[in-house]
Amino acid sequence: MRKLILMILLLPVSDLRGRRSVSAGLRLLHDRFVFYSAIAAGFLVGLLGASPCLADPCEELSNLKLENTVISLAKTIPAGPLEVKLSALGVPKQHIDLPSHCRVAGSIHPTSDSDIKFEVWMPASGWNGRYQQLGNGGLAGVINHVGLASTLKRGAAAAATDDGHMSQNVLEAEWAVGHPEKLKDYGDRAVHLTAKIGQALVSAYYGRPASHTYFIGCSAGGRESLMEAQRYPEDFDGYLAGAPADFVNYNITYINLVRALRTLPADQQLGPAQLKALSSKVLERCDALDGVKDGVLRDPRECKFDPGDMLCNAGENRDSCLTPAQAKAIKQIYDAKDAKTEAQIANGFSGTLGTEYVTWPGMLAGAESAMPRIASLFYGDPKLDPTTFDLAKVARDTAAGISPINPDLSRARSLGRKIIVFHGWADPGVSAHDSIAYFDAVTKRMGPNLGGFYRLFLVPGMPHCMGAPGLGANNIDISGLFGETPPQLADADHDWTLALERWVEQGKAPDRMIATEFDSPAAAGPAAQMTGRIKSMRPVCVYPKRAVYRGSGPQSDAASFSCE
Ligand SMILES: [Ca+2]
Repeated sequence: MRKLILMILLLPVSDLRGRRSVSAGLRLLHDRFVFYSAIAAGFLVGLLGASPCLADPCEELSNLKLENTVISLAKTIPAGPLEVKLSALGVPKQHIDLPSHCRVAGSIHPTSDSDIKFEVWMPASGWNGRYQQLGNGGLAGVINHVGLASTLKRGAAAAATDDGHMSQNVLEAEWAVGHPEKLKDYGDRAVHLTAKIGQALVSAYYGRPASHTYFIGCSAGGRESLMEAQRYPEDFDGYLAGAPADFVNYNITYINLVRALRTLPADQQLGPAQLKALSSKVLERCDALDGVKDGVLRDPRECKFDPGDMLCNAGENRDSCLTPAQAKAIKQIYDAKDAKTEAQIANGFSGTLGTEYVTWPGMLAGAESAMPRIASLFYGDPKLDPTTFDLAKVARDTAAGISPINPDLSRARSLGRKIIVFHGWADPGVSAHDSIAYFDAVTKRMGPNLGGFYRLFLVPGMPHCMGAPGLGANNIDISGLFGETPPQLADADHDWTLALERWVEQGKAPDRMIATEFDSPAAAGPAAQMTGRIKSMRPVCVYPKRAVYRGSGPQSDAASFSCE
């Protein structure tokens, strides 16, 4: 607009280039200046309303009185590219083209030790009426600008919080040591208060509340989503909880993992060759049990596999078999049974059966570094060695504030809320069995008919939150969380966010989702995961149903499968 006004004011000057006298020229300049100034003033008044001094409605938000809240920025950002860099999340720098929007940033201080930073981005025009709040990753400590940008581009008002602390790395936990209030902020307070403040800002900016409200998250964000559904179901209409991290089980599962790995002599550490041999043996035994020999187990619980069956014969190359110590350690990782008492101490990683060669390298490499994190979070001292603790007692009290384990969802049900939980069977970070255990606990508490408001989906071959190459049709995107969805998959059958919106807004509950496999090389990594030619599609059925091959038709076609 500034450029336009400057053009209008300059027009008379360019008209002076002629053969008129200087005085006549100056008079003309004066007359035209007055004339065009009047036009420009009228133009401005027309743009801004009755008074040229009226403030920007976005900037006005900084005057809003919000409990314990300081607004540090409230500004209309013109359309254009935004440079986003989320090094704490491992997201490389990228430019995202954004529409004009009102950007609000601030912090909430419910206690003297709290500093909950949040941002709310609202489309300046074309708002679709939705408010979508985004979950965090790891232990939070960063505001997800990529998610805010892609949610904004979908036309929704977007909000996110850092959960009450800033970190250089989302897997760092030292912020929690000696700060019980910050742990509570991380537990549920930051998300809940951001929901209240964010929705108040949306109402003030648009002059009406959002017509539909959502919480969208995976991993830590899945945990946040379930916490909200359990504790503050008045906050959102719909809850997407991907791979919700139950910290009690996560904690014990990883302690068990480290205990198992520490039994291995230095020359018997599990390398890529053994993991490949392990996966091959599992698939040889169990791949066809689901009727489709595709390198993926439809339901790993169907596979009875004992790594003790792979023991090396005398003189055999150790790359293709296991030593007794390796077989024992692997069994402990799958089953999470106490080595001495055989008691089940966690849910274990048997869901990863057949995918070990893809999913375990990262899991094994990150196991030891999880110990100081767990020690910081649960015991307030990163130097403690949690593997020495009694796992039957470990962390249950201290984790209560940050684990989404309350099976009572009755308030969410009575409010008409909709909850989608999904979990990749091949998740090597948060066990898929945790989500099954929670489903069973809710069923026990509330009865068997949960599908009217709460649905679980288990995705074969999917690692943590998203797909990976080489493990079949395992991509189902989460619009607005990690970036933009490929347009051909941006519908309620292929995208969790859109499925939840359809359920909330049109009452159509998802019976099955369609997962997609791309023809992308394994080396391309997760960033290139959703690109390339579509190789296959497969239904993912609402739990406890599973995809069954009809016996005819291409196995790359979702229509060749039914949910039974
Ligand atoms: Ca199979």
